[in-house]
Formats: sequence, structure tokens, C-alpha cells
Amino acid sequence: MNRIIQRLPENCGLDIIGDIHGYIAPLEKLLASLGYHGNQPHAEGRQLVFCGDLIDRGPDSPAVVARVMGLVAAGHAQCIMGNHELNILLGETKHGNHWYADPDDAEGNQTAMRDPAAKKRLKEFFEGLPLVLENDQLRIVHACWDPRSIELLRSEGGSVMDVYRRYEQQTHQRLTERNLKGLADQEEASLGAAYADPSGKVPYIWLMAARDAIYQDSNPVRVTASGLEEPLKAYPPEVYGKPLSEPDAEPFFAGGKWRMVRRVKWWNQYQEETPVIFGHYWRNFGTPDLAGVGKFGPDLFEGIEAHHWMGKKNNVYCVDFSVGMRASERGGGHLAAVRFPEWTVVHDEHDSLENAIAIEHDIDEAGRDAMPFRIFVDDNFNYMDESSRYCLGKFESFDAAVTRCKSIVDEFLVKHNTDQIDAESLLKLYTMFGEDPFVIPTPESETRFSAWDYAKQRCEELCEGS
Ligand SMILES: [Mn+2]
Repeated sequence: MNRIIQRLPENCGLDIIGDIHGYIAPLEKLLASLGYHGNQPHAEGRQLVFCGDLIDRGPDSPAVVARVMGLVAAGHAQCIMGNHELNILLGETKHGNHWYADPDDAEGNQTAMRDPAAKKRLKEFFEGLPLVLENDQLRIVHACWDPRSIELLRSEGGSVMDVYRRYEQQTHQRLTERNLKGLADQEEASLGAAYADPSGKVPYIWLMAARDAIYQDSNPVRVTASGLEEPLKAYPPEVYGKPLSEPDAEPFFAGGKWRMVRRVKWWNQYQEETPVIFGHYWRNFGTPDLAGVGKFGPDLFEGIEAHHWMGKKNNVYCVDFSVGMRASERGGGHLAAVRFPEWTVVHDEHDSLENAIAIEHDIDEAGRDAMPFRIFVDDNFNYMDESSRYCLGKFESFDAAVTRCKSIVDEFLVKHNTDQIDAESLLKLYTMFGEDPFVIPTPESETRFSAWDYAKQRCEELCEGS
């Protein structure tokens, strides 16, 4: 079994929560609005998915991790690894993670973790997290769905850290071949104090760009957890390099130094049909100026509305609404969840699901709903109880939706069809305990699909001659 790429459940609603960054109060508030109370199962059988970056920056990372660990252990949630969890596993002390890495030096507002047993439990939990969650309808990563990196990860049997270390080794070899790293480091040193001085200006140095882009992009763990990067300018003609995704640009200052590489808007290259939900890149609401925070450089989502989908096929969605920004003087930001298959977004300050924002993405060029047929499922056992109804998915055609409904009925009947059972008893079993899927709407030219009628017909066929 691949430990790095794991499966999402198929037949239940999902609540996919973006980067939390230690903000326990917004997390509790959001969980309550979504209908999760303590470690109780969700009343509608929904499941939680955490997109990674549970920790750092905010006031109480230990509480957030404890909450998520509890939900995962109770079987109500899955969680993937973000770059902040990866930093902890690598033993790296970074801005925002002193609560764990260097508790004596933790920022005043942060709850530190000192107990060695607690630290060990946390590390073990992080070590077991996958990098990717998927099913046939949905893909979830922390930062980037890069088809090449995902294929490399699919062929792996070890843990995320095993794979990470092996690729770091390979990357190191690549960078030291022909002394690329040595030469780039020399160039960097020659910039002197200017390299860390935002008020000055430094020239573009392609060797530094090559070093940084190769370092980031050669490791599929790194790419998936923190994104693809590319040089700011095309390589010199004599050097082989991938074509750039955007026009040449000048070095920019971010995170305390001048950058020769930029983050790739990978969603503009994503060609596949399955929607991808991710976090990591802080979504801006237009008001707070992310570039002004001095951390990330250009706003990657410029021109994209606050709650819109992105990418060529309009099927990629970033659910990180920058709650981590509350740690900066500017404040702002939200914790958010995407609800599947409803396709709505809920923020921590929405007090109920009625305030959720619809993020319809199946709109074709003429502005029509490209997936107008929905399957809803009641279960026969609770047929009086509409709250157990859920939306299974959306379909382009009525026929496709009906085919799916039939397969749900067939699955039940085949499973319960033993040699001893006759058609009448099988049908009775179905009408008591099976699922009752139906399609909305039924086009005028079609007959309404009835799961009971279909089950009756199938029971007779299945039990024929027995
Ligand atoms: Mn991140």
C-alpha cells in the first residue's frame, strides 16, 4: 500500500479545511458550524479533511494538533502533511515554529510544547500523514498537484520522510555536479549586504535561479507540500531548461532576501478533469496587501475573485483564506472549509451553513450549468428522515446519472443475493435497508427513475431459476 497517496471515502459528504496555523478558536467555531461536536460522528455521516499546515504562527499549535489527532483517531477525519509539518520532521527551526523547535524562545502569544512525550506523539502523528488524498471525484494536496511529482510518489512504498531524504540526496548530487551550487553560492556571496537589503536592487543571476529552482522542483515531496518554482528569466540559450510559464521578470524582495525564482501558478497548467482542492498559498481578499507583509512577493491570485475557482478548466480551488495573517500586524484572514459535494465555502465567522458561499464551478462558456443532473440518496431505513438525504454528485446527462443510480441498487442486491434467497425476500431486504437514489431534474422527454421499480426488476432477473 502506498502510504504517501491515500484514498478519500467515496460515498459521504466531505468538509475540507484549509491551513489552520495554530488558530484553535476559529477552528472550534468552524467545526461547530459544520456540525462536528467533540469526537462524535457527524449526524449526516460526513467526514473532515485537513489540508495540512495545522501549526505555526498562531497562538496554540499544540491544541490544534491535539484536536485533529483526536478526530483522526476517532475515524472522523483525514489529514495531509503541509510544509510546516515537514519542517518539524526535518528538525528545522523556522519563524513561527519556536513553540516546538525552541520553546524557550517561543513568541509571547504562543503556547509552547516542552514535554518530551507530547513532542514524540506529535512527531509520530506527523510522520504517518500522507501527502495526497484522492478518490475518483476529488484530489487534495497541500500546495501543488504536479503530474510528474505525483507519478513519482505513486511508485513509492516508503514513508514521506524516506522518500524526501532519498530525493534530497539526489538533488544534492545534481547541484554539486559541475559545481552548480558552488558557483551560485559564489555569485550570492558577491552580492554582499545588498542581497538582504530591500532598499537596493540586485542584478538577476541565472546560476542562483537554477540552483534554487532545481532544489525546489527535483523533490516530489517538496513540490507537493510547498509548490513548483521557476527562474524569473529564461535560461541562457546554451543551457537546457523548461520553458517558463510567464514572461521574464526582475528579481523581487521577499522573506528577507532578493529572489531569482518565482512560484509557479501550477493551476494554469492543470489539464485533468478531476477537481483539486489545496491550501498553502494565502488567498487575498483584496483589502490586506500580502506583498506588503513582505513575505511572499507577487500575489499569485491577482485577477481571481475571492471565492472563485482557478485554472484552465476552472476546477482547482485554494481553500487557504489566510487565517495565518492574523499573526501579523495587519490581521485579517479567515479559516475556511470547502463542502463537497455541495460546493460551498464556509468561513469561521459564518455562524451557520446558511451563510455558506456557493462556488459553482461547472459552468460552461455559454454560462449554463454543465452538470445539471444531481443524484440525491435517501436510505430506505430512514425514509421518513430527510436529514439523512445526501447529494452524491452531479452529472452532465440524465442517462449518466441514472446509470450511477442503478449501480448503487445493483451493488446492494448483488451483495445480498445468496443461493437461499428468492426475489421477493431480496426485494424486501432492499426496501428495508438499501439506498434509494433519485435524479433531479427529470427531463420532459424521460421517465422519472425509480430505484424501487428498478430493484424489483433486478431482483427477478437475479433470482431467476433459483
Ligand atoms: Mn503551507
